[in-house]
Formats: sequence, structure tokens, C-alpha cells
Amino acid sequence: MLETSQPSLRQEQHPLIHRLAERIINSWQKYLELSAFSLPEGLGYVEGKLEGERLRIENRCYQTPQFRKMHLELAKIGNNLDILHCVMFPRSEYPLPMFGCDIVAGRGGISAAIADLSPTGPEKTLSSSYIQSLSALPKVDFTELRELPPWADIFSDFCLFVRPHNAEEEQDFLDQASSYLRIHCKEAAQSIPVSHQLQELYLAGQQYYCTKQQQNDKTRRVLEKAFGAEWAENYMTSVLFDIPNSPDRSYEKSVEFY
Ligand code: 18B
Repeated sequence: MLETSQPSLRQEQHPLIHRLAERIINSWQKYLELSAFSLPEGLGYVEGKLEGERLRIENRCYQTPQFRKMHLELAKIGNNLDILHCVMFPRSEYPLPMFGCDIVAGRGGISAAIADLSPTGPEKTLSSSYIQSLSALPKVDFTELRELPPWADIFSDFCLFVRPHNAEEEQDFLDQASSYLRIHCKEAAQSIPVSHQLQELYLAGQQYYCTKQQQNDKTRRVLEKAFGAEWAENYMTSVLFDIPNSPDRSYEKSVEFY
């Protein structure tokens, strides 16, 4: 059994973060065969101080036959800032995009909500079956679309990056992000491994994705202020966006399924 009711930051966070975290865990359990994934020692639950405020980080991580690492992170800084971060890293055998999502909530509400299925293949586009499923989703209009920063050339045409203005827009974001995740889990569950040559290219795509995400100064600044520059660099490169440097074919030998 997976623990779903362990004490959690979730209860204390902005309701949109809480609800998306629930949906992410539910989808993972429903569509994928989860097993445990261990983070580097001491980095499952972390506490620091940011300008006198307590920064708490709580991580949940799993792996599956198709995913090397599926990471859901919740962070809370005092009573000012709540963050949800989620990334699914495919094993390079599978020609799958990266699911990524980030919600940043401040005193004035959600300032940033982003969800994407980002291509990692040599063509840098999603496969036709992803495009078909994503195009079939109901269209939603948001009052405020946010502009992506210069490093963000990794995202797909379906990338949703908004500042929701009311409860209805928050719900729309939740539904859209959940649909991306559902489509992704279903595609992944029936995905077939590619040739070794193609695996190298998908791996290079993931490496590029991580290199770009590591350039997000807004994330880095929060972590640096609370934990120092060295810790932040280590955390960004070994927990948030660790780059796998060779195809991992050891999985079959190592797991115990729940
Ligand atoms: N991120 N985010 O995950 N980030 O991790 N995030 C911010 O209103 C954290 C991801 C993304 O405009 C902001 O501007 C911290 C993933 C983009 O320059 C803050 C953690 C994606 C932006 C944080 C975290 C992603 C952004 C500023 C670790 C996408 C806009 C909020 C827990 C798949 C960047 C604001 C820009 C913004 C912080 C995207 C404070 C600490 C997976 C594009």
C-alpha cells in the first residue's frame, strides 16, 4: 500500500496546490505501477530559513517501468509563499515527453501556474497521438497569459502558463493540468521501447531540458536565500533537475512493486 494520508504540508497549502497534489498522486496510482524511489540522503524533507521565515520542503518520489523518477515537491515559506513542483522523468528507452508543472502562490493569490508536456525527442515536437489527444481537450480562456522567460525554449505549443484571476480560472488550470497528466500516464502505460540509438537522442533531450530548467533564477534565488548558494546548486542539479548521464537499464533487476 502507498501512504496517502501521511502528515503533509498539503493540508496547510493554498487549496489549488492541495487539490493538484491530490490529483497527481491519484493519477499516478491509477495508471502506473509505482515503486519507491530514494532521494539523495537528507533531501526528502528539508527545513531552512528565508529572511527569518521558515522554509519547509516535502518531497515524494516514485519510479515505474516507464519513468526513472516521478517527483512531487511541496514547499512552504512562512505564511507567504506556497509552491508545488512536479516533474516526471521518463526512462530513455521510452519515447515520452516530460510532464512538468509548477504553481507559485503568494499573499495575493496564485502568481504563476504552469503545466506542460515538453518534447525530448530529436524532432522536438510531440508525437501525433499526443497532439491529437491534447488538441481534443476543451479550450479554456484565461484573463492573463504569462510570458515565458528566455530559457524556456523547452516547452511545447501546449504549454499553459497563466496567472489565474479567480476560482473559476484556478479550476480551469487544475482541470487542464490534470488532463495533461492523464493523457501522459495513459500514453506511457502503452509505450514501447525505442532502439538504443534513439534512446541516446531522447536522453540528450532530457539533458537539454534539465540544463534549461537549472537556469530558472527565480527558483534558484528562493533556495539560495534559505540554504545558501552551494546547497541551492546541489539541490537544483541533484533533486529538481538531475541529469541522467546514461540510459538506465538496471531497473528490472532492482525493484519491488507495491
Ligand atoms: N518558480 N519553483 O519548483 N519550474 O520547477 N517556474 C517561479 O510569479 C520555485 C519548475 C517556471 O518568469 C517563481 O514569477 C521553487 C517546473 C517558470 O522568469 C518562483 C521551486 C516548471 C517560471 C519559483 C519550484 C517551472 C517559474 C516566480 C522548488 C515548468 C517563470 C513566480 C520547490 C514545467 C519564470 C512568479 C520567470 C517561476 C520558485 C516553470 C518563486 C523554489 C517543473 C517558467
